[in-house]
Amino acid sequence: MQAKVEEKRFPMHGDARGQLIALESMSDHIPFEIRRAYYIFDTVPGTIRGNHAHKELKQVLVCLSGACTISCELPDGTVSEHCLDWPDRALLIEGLVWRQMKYFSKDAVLLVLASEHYMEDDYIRDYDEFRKAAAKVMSQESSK
Ligand code: T46
Repeated sequence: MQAKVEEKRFPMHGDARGQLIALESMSDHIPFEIRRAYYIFDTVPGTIRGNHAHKELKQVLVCLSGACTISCELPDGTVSEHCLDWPDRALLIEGLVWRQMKYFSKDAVLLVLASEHYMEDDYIRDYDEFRKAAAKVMSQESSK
């Protein structure tokens, strides 16, 4: 699977009462079947979470309350930072992407929708191992 990081904007169904966002599997906004959801909250100030990549997992991240920043490194070494600070701002991450979650505000609630059940085997938690896997992906892509 090609590694990918893409910012998404969810459509808001706002009216005089406030806002509502609806998400469906296999849509433009969630391009996979949702098999798992988890959320991260009550994060200790200054914490950096993540520091891993996934081999196959697809995820969409959205901060339902507060804010945090997601840093992503693609196999070609490109690093991008994405501030999620409103419930309509989301980030799609697919495949081999080294990610960190940081700069959590005190009230941050980070919801993650995932394409697979929890599988520790899908994680690469060692950065050198990630770079080796990334180099392999890059050489496969250049020989196509
Ligand atoms: C990711 C980022 C964005 C489970 O038992 N089930 C689960 O579904 C998850 C996600 C975690 N866990 C356990 C495994 C660990 O003992 O919860 C503990 C904390 O997990 P971890 O250190 O991997 O959490 P983060 O915040 O570093 O990373 C998480 C996800 O694991 C990861 O897939 O992409 O959020």
